[in-house]
Amino acid sequence: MKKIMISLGALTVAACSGEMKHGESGMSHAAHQMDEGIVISSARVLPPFPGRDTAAGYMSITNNSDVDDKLLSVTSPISGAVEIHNHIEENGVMKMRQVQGIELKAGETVELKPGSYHLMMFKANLPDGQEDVSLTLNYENAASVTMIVPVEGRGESSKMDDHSGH
Ligand SMILES: [Cu+2]
Repeated sequence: MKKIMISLGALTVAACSGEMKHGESGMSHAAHQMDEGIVISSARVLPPFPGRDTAAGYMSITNNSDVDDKLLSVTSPISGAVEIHNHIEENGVMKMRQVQGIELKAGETVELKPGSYHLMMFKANLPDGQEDVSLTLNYENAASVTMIVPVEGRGESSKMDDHSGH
């Protein structure tokens, strides 16, 4: 196991950029470090569809360090089972598969998005009105990072959730 230290502060600040507007103060320091290490952007959690209990997580992960890394696992207080999935084409059919981590090559960005890599949070405990979710990302090399991710699609009509098409 290589011992490589990457600034935890930079990761935490980067993870909280963008749509974080929930009044959490004290997260705006050290912004000048944002280009270092592994940077998370556009992180968000989609609550389960009505009648389901699996939430999804999406984000963009950029490895700005000069060593390859790997996202090994993700944990969250809202779910006892957070899995990393990918969509893989098999005989012309797109299937969802659990994967044992995501390779994060030095200098590259991996998108977790619909139809590609994504997080699945099974039996998600996400009450109405909860606006954000804590996610902890565990890497092969970089230190684990806990970040607060906004919940999307509450109280607004979602394109993914169209009830009119029966
Ligand atoms: Cu999935």
